[in-house]
Amino acid sequence: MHDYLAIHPEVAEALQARKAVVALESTIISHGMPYPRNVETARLMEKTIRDGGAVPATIAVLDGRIRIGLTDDDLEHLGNSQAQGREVMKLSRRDLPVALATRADGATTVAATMICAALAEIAVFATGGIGGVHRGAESTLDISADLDELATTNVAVVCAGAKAILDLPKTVEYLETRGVPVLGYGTDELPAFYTRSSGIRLASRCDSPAMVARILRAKWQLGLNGGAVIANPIPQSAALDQDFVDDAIARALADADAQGVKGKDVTPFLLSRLEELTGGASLEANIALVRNNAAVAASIAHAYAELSA
Ligand code: PSU
Ligand code: MN
Repeated sequence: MHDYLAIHPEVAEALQARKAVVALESTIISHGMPYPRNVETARLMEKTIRDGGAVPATIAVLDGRIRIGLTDDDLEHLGNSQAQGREVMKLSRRDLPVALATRADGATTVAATMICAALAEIAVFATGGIGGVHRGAESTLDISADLDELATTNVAVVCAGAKAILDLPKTVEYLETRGVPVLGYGTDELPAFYTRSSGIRLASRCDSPAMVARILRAKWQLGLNGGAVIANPIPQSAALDQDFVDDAIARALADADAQGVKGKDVTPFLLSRLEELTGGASLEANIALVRNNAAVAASIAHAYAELSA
C-alpha cells in the first residue's frame, strides 16, 4: 500500500481472501482502562472476534507506521506504558501525522481508527463507546472529532452508544445533521453505555447482522460517504443501576471542572474517575459491553463479506 501502513500478514491474507475482518481501537487500551485489565480486555476482544469466525485487526501507531493487526507484545507495550512511565500519545485525526513523522508511539481513538481501517479497506470496527458532544459544549466547543469522522469515513462502528458523561441529545442531533445513520441494534433507543436506555428514541432499528449489512451496502453503493453507528446495548446482566451511574458521573464531571481538565485529557480523566467512584463496577461493565460489541461486529463483518462476495 504505502510506506506508512503495515498490515499484519494474517489480516492481509484475510482481506485478500475477502474474509470477515473487524478493526479494534487502541486508545481504549492505553487511555481507557487500567493495566493489566486493559491488556486482558484487548486480548479478550480479539479472541471473541476469532470465536465469531472473523479476524481481529487492532490498530495503533508504532515506530512511525500505522500498524493494522498487533501482536500480543504490542498490546502489552501499549497497555503497560503508564506503569512503565512511558508516553503513548492519544491520537485523533489531528495527531496522526505528527505521531508518524516523529515516530512516537500512539494509540488511535475512534476517529483515527476509522481513518486507518478505511486505508486498509476494513469496513467494520468494534469499540466501547464513541466520543460525542460534551456537556457544556455551548461554552467550551468540546465536540469529539469522532463525530466528524463518522460523517466522512466509510467504516461502521459497533458500540454501546455513548457515555452519559456526554450530552447525549446533542450528540444525536449532531450525528443527524452530519447524516450519520445511528442504528439501534435490537433496540429503539440510544443505549447509554453502562445502561441499556437513554430515553432518546432512534430513527432506525436493526434486528439482524444481515439487515445492518444491507443498509451499509446501500449507503456506500449510493456514494453516501461516511460511517454508521451500530448502537448495541450492554447485556442486561452487566448493566449498572441508573441512579448509581448518574451520581458517579455528576461527581466525576464536577471533579474535572474543579481541576480544570481540558481538551483531549477530558475523556480519559472522566473514565478513570468513574472507575474510582464506582469501586471498579464501571470497569467490569465496560469489559462486558466491549466483548458483546466484538461478537456483534464479527457477525456483521460476516454478513457484509457475504453480501460483497
Ligand atoms: N468513550 C469511552 N471509552 C473510551 C473512549 C471514549 O467510553 O476509551 C475513547 C475513544 O478512543 C474515543 C475517545 O474515540 O475516547 C474520544 O476522545 P475525545 O472525546 O477526546 O475525542
Ligand atoms: Mn474533546
